[in-house]
Amino acid sequence: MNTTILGYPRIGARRELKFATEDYWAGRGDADALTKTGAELRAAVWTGLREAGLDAIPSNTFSFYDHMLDMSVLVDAVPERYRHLTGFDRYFAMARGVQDVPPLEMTKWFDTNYHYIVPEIGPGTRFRLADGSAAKPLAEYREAKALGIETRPVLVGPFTYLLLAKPAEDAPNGFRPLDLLDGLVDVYAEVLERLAGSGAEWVQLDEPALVADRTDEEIDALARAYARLGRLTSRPRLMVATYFGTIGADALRVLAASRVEAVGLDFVAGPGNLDVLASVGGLPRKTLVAGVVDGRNVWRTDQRRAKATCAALLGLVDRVAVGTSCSLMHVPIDLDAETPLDPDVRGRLAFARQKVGEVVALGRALREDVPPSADIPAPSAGVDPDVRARLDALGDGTRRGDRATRFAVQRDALGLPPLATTTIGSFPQTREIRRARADRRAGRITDEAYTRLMKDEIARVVALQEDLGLDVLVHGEPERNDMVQYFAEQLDGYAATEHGWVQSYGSRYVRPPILHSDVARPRPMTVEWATYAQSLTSKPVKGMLTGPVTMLAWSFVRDDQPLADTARQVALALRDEIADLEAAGIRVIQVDEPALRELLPLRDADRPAYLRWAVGAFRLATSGVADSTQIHTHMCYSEFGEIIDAIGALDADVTSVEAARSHMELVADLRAAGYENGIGPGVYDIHSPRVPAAEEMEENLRRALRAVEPARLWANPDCGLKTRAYPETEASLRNLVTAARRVRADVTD
Ligand code: THG
Ligand code: ZN
Repeated sequence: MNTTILGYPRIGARRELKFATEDYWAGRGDADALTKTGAELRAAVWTGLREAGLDAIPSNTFSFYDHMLDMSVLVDAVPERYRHLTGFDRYFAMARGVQDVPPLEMTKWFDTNYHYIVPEIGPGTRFRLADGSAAKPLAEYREAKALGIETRPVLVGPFTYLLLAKPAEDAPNGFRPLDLLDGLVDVYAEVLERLAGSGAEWVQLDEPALVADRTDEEIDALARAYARLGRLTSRPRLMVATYFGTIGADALRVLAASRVEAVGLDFVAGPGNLDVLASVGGLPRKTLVAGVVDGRNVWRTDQRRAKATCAALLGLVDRVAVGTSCSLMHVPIDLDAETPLDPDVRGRLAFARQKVGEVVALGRALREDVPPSADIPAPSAGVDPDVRARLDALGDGTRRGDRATRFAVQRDALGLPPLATTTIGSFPQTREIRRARADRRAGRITDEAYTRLMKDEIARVVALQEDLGLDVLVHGEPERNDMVQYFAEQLDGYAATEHGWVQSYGSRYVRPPILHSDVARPRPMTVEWATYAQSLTSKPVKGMLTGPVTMLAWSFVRDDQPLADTARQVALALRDEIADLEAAGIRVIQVDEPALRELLPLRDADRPAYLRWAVGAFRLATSGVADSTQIHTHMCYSEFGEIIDAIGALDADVTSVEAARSHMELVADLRAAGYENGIGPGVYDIHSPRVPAAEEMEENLRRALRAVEPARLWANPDCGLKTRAYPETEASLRNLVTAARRVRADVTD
């Protein structure tokens, strides 16, 4: 093994997988058609990698939905409720649910933007190799072999698989999926033996869980698992891949002492790996797969530096192979597909196909001890001296008045009742709205016609909210496709791609914008829409912005300066936008940070510094306003644990959160953590079309009132409404207003 990658995008250069999957779901294509598309996509990847000159090619990195779900199916960790189904029907039911059968949970894959299907493991789970010799990794290995391509099957390792699982609903208290490790390792042993029987030379076991904090007990379990797999007499050589950070020294010691033949370390997200490697005395008699080409970001590799890293490693291990830091599934497929990109930006970029080329070039440079082939153009990110000077001069982002003063001033200025009602920002996106945006992009309608259509929609949405009796209105965001893309398109320093799709979950993909240079705001971005909406009503209209952390979390971000510095530039642009909104008469402004939790570092030790800059950026954006201007924020999850203090530190006047599913407990949790500003616990779940009765929301509000006084409690849904349709939205909001009024009547007399 000289050169390899840990994985490659499976979605197809033209999103073939999405369309084939969705056709299958809609009954437009049958199982054979979907199977055939899968085989074509795999063949294209394998032959492409071979032609690029990569010498160790991964397989089983394809998936019809998710690679963790594939593992659950492989080891037969299939909960009872799906067992009456078979084949694709069972597989997709686990991912998406079917009538009366809820799906498995979905959650974020470490700190990436990919989401995996969470295994449900209970004491009754009996691991076994489902499908025997027809099992997916075996079938894919043989499929590649039939094309004349030797591959290295990739599996999520048993340790990481169980650490990412959750206990089944009926598991007793204290049950941990990791308790079942030995039984699971038996199944891995069988897979390895069968792969060896088919001729596989190498297998890759992914253990990214080793870059997060691990207990001694977990490390013992890890040692047991790899001792057992290492001792197998008939098995392929084993490569254990870690990524997304620096491996723990105790974990690396376990791998060093085991019989695995290769270890993969991430030298992009885990610069500490060099030191850890030195501290454990290297990896004698093993191959180190050096992840020096960034699998998660879109920048070209500094080949001189990467080569120097590999050379330094040669002192600590016997063999070094050049690799990617993680699977390339997190980056778009092919830069050559992008035609309109600014040449200066393009010159700094590499997508998956280009990164494979870098790995191959580095392998050659290392083997032949020649200088690396292509030199990266000087990373001369556009510098905006004005932005830099203003940031240097700006203070610490503290509001003028303290929270009590602001509360009183806003109460008088806005005249809102207790349990004020509002929505999170977006209203349903109708077919007409989507068509108008597409027509404008394609030049089929003029800007004036587009603006007219958007304003008509805004007027409709404002009238609807007046009719419903909501207290703080929104314009509904018909002009926005995606809450990050919309702003990225209007800010200097950002570029958009046309085909740069990356899988987010299942058949849902995103096209993250590329933040390449200093960020600046050439002109107001939302003021026209917000002021138009405000002109139609005497009720306050809320201005709607996306916060700095979310703007970074859902983009590809320059890596030539700390994220914290880039966040401040975005924050400054937002600060200017907020000042313009305020000057135009907008009295309530919401800055959403749904991704604040997402960027939280994997290791405890790194979290305080992250939260400091994340909170600082939010405060920089929002602290320029008068005491009478009310700042809201919104977050779309209820697992606050680690960040609850940070929520308070944001010092928004009102925070809306998902809380319906946790029965409003969050309100008490926030108060217990010292949060004293307004709270809008989502009183109904917008993720389902169900219309909750007024009584149900009333009960939620009363429950919230046990922890917060009426004047600080808000009534709102738990997220934006853009994925919903109008009938259920109207009915639910009508019930919400009814519920708030009933409770209000009780607290005001
Ligand atoms: N915007 C961006 N990133 C995100 C989210 C977002 N990352 C996290 C989370 N939200 C991911 N959720 C989704 C939800 C829906 C879709 C993708 C990610 C989706 N995608 C369309 C599809 O694949 O058909 C394409 C949308 C488009 O045309 O841009 O539906 O909200 N940046
Ligand atoms: Zn939300």
